[in-house]
Amino acid sequence: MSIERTLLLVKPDGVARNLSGEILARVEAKGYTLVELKKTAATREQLEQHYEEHVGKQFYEPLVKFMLSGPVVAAIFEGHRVIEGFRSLAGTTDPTTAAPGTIRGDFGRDWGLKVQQNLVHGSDSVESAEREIAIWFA
Ligand code: D4T
Repeated sequence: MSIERTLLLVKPDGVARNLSGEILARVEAKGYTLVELKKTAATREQLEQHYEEHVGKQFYEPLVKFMLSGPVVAAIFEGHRVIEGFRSLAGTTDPTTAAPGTIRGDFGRDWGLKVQQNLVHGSDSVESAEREIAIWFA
C-alpha cells in the first residue's frame, strides 16, 4: 500500500453556496483522511501556476476571473488511490452530464457562462498533486 495525497479545491461557487462542508464530508465519509484545510483567497499568480496547462485556451481568462471571484477552500486529503477516488466522487468536468451521485452531478449545472462552474478541483496525477500542493500550501 502506498499513501497518496491529492489537492482538493472547493471553488468559489461551492463556497458561496455553502457546500464546503457537504463536499468535505463526502470525501471523509468515503474514508480518506483530511491532512490540511484552509479557506483562502487565490492570487492570480497561484492560478497562473495551477492552470498553466490551460493558458491560451478560450476558457482560460474566464476561469481565472471565476477563481478570483471569491474565496476557495483548499484541502489535502490522503489515502491509497485518493487521486482516482476523489475524481470519481467529483464526477466529470461538465456538470450537466456529470453522473447523479457525484458532487458535480448532484450540485452542479451549466449556468450558460464562459466557464463551467463545477464546484471542485481535484489533482489528476501524483505529479500534479505534488505540484499543486506546493502552490496552495507553500
Ligand atoms: P479541475 O482542473 O478544475 O479539477 O477540472 P477538471 O480536471 O475536471 O477539468 P480541466 O482541468 O480540464 O479544466 C479546468 C477548469 O476549466 C473549466 N473548463 C474546462 C471549461 O469551462 N470549459 C472547458 O471546455 C474545459 C475543458 C472547468 C474546469
